[in-house]
Amino acid sequence: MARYNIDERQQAIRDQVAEFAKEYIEPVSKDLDHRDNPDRFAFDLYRQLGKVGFIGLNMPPEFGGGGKTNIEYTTLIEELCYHDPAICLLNAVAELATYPIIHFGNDEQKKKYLPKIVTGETIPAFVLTEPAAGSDAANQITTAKLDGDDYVINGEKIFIMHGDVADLFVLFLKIVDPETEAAGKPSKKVSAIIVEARKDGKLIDGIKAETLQKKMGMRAATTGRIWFDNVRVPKENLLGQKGKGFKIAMNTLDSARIGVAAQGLGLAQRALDESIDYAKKRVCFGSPIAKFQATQWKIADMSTQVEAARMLTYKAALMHDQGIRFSLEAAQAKLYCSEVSNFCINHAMQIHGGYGYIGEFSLIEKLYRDQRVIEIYEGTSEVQRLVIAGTLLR
Ligand code: COS
Repeated sequence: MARYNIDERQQAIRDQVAEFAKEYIEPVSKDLDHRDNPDRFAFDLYRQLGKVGFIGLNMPPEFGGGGKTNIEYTTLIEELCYHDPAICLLNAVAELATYPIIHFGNDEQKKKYLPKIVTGETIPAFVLTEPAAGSDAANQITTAKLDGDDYVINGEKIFIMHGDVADLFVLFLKIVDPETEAAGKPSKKVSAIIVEARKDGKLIDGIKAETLQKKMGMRAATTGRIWFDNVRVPKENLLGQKGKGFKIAMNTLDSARIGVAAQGLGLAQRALDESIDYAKKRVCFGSPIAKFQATQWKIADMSTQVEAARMLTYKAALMHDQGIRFSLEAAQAKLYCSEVSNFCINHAMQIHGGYGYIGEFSLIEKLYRDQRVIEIYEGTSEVQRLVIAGTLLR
């Protein structure tokens, strides 16, 4: 069934992604899942996403971006995720990591970094999470200390999407101030610094990165662990104001959560479509299982929730385009869509039975694995509930 658009420009994006998927995703999707191999980053597809203008879709045209609306970008993510959640994630992570530069960087930083991010040449990463700073994002242990004209960075980061392969980090940490240091305390305030992590493809001195292995799903978009050992970065790489990094991170996550909602939506829609298709074909007790009420009720509940998820997602994206604060709506959309994607893929598995559980027969096994992290990254469901209740009760 055709999808409902709240803006007529969405259809062109849906059509473009369908074409892209046919040519570039479908032939390699299964292979890039690396089910039986070590996780590896899908470099070729990443560059292709840049080449066709998907990475820069809503980025500023003066730096090579497409200048499209957030509604259109959200549609891109919904549709990419429909075709392959892991490939979609390649695009979504580029947006997450670039948003702070677009919205908080100075002109020089934008000129220097954005054009090559947009084309897919430079791979950026949003480097926030630490072993003890996941949901508690302000609890940063990584530090930067001014030494002459450089910051010297020490610390460790984990669960960083594309952190193992990225060329550029938007790194969150605490700057050690001479005054607070004298009192034996690092600053309580988080800051953000841009780190050019690679030179000629090799990590610069003091940075070590590895790919985390045996990830449950989303295996073509890798996740890394990064160590910083006296890494020197010029002081002009400070992003935004010193001590304002937490707001930069929260602001970025507000926007990214609409994208994660769109991921949940795309995956849920695919689970529904695969289920409808299968239910019409699969014969049991002498008739297609689509004839049974047990199947019909599942399909009815899935489709109703998918449509509600779509409305929440595009309401948040529209508010973003209208310049209205959307932290609450992004959290509601992310929470609801991620849980709907769980509901739908679980029902899809039940409808497909053994043909869903075994990966060689259908897409359901892959989608089931890809889905779970949507409820975890960029703020768990519990964090979204905190944000929602906190906003309403403040
Ligand atoms: N946009 C801008 N500023 C924000 C903000 C937002 N969405 N949310 C909070 N802030 C600001 C607040 O205004 C406040 O500023 P002041 O100190 O000037 O008053 C400051 O940030 C702290 O706000 P608050 O006290 O509400 O933050 P908390 O420490 O209570 O935040 C949660 C707690 C759990 C909501 C937050 O840490 C969070 O979202 N954690 C999840 C992080 C995450 O998604 N991690 C996933 C990995 S990243 S891929």
